[in-house]
Amino acid sequence: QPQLSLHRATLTQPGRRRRCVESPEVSPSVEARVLVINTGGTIGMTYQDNVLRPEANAFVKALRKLPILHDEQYAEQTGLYDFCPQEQTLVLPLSKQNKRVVYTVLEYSPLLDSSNMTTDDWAKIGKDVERHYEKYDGFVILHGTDTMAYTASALSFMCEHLGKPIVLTGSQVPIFELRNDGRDNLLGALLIAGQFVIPEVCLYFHNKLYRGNRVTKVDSGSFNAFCSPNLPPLANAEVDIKINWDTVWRANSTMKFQVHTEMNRKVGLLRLFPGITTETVKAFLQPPMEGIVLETYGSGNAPNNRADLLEELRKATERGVIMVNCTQCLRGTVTVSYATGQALSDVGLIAGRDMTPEAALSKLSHVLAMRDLNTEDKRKMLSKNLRGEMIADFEGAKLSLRDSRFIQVIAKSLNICCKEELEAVRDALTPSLACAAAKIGDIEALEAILEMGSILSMENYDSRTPLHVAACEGHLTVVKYLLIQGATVHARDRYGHTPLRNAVRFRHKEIVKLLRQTGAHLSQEELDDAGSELCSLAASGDLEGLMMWHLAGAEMEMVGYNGQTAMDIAQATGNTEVLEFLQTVGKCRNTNGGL
Ligand code: ASN
Repeated sequence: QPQLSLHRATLTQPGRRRRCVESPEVSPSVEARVLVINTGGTIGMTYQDNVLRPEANAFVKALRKLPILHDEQYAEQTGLYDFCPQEQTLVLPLSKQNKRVVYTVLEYSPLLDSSNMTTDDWAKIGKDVERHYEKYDGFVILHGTDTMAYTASALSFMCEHLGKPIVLTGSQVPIFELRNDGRDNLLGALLIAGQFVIPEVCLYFHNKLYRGNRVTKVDSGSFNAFCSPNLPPLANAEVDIKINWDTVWRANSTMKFQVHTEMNRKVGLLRLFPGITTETVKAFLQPPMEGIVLETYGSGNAPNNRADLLEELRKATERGVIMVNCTQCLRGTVTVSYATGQALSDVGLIAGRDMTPEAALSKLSHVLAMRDLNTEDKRKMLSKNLRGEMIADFEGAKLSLRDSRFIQVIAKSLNICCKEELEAVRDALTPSLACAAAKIGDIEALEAILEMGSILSMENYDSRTPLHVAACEGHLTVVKYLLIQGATVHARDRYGHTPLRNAVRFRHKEIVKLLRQTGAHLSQEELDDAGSELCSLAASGDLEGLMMWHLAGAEMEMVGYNGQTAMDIAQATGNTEVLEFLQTVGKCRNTNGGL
């Protein structure tokens, strides 16, 4: 459910109240407070000597004249400026949800083209968010687009246990120009930061909200400048702002928000290319280098016929240099599908899975700066999904109840819980839950499982489906319900048994009929055993048992392990009831042409 983080007139200081609303058409509304940190970028640039440069002290003045970004009448009539400096505080017109976003702009000096940003600037932003964290509902960072993906990634790692939205935005055309994307981007970012508790470092651009550490700049000449190749947007701002709540990352901890500003700068990005010399690689890996992101081919591959090059990488790992393997492909993940990929993990590279190089570099820089960790701890930390920057690791296997580490994995997954992980947990749990529900005949529980997005044909640890269980228990209505929901009658458990065989075993006649009607038949394995089963039923004079097999489609003439049929046994034991039944069934078969 969307959550609104809005409080009434948060601007009032203790013991002081905002002035009464004087005009009847300005009704007091719920206000949210957003801090806008303006670091620079095209959004606030003007042409100076024919090139674009940031212009100081011009941004807020321009906003104040734009009615979609500032409602001066509301500000005056509610006494907004009594408590906030007029030159920095603005208020949006009333939103569709009847909310007001009051925002204060903190302008940095100097304003920067984002190409000039350094790790110190990231730290300054982090510290400012920390300093003002409790006073605001959300934060908007105005930033140049060129290095915005790096800053967004870095801030995501710096901010631990984040509980409020931090939204980076900017534009491709300055807000001062007639046609520009700055107004829409700023407005969207403000509305999201003020109205939705998305506890992530995000990037808002061209009607889409992305996870900050998943984006990359892909276009220098389009308003649609960013893409999040491996994760769908967190929100789409179309006619309505739709938040994809399942994808939103949550800290899920009871710890307080904390900013870690230390970043290790002895890191680098090295992009492989065919024919790269060993000398180049060797030079790049020399001290003081402590960590590199190696941008490899395809699913994380590098030449494995270049012993010289691999040897340099191995030596670097041995010296304690930490290397992360990321793909040069825009989309996809690093796997060990090829010998050329295996070679890199053999020399000690850590799989960066589907991380962008921007995210991998800032993660490396963040982790390498942690003083209390040794190299092995740092390597472990880099393999972990810290802020939803990469796909979860299931160590090659899907989560399953068969796994003895199940509980640990579940706990870990719930702790980080991104969409993929929640889905994996759900997929691991629901087959067992569904079987349990089928056992007690609880259709409501099955419905709830279905609503979670699961299908009801999934197998449990013994490859048994809810249909097997319901057929054993004789829950006819549950069997009907499962069939209508698309459960397959052909599922076979670890013993090769079908739900039909289970219904025969426990003598649930109506279920046998229903399953047959739905197209169920005994499997070859079941038929192979049927002859002996029939003989044993005939030997004990179990007419009901024989009838069940007949109903399930088994031929009564089948021979058992010693070459005898049920009829031979019935004749030998002289059980007339059984004999009569077998004769009648045999006659019917003969008159039906043996079908
Ligand atoms: N050079 C500018 C910057 O990154 C580009 C932009 O913001 N569109 O600051």
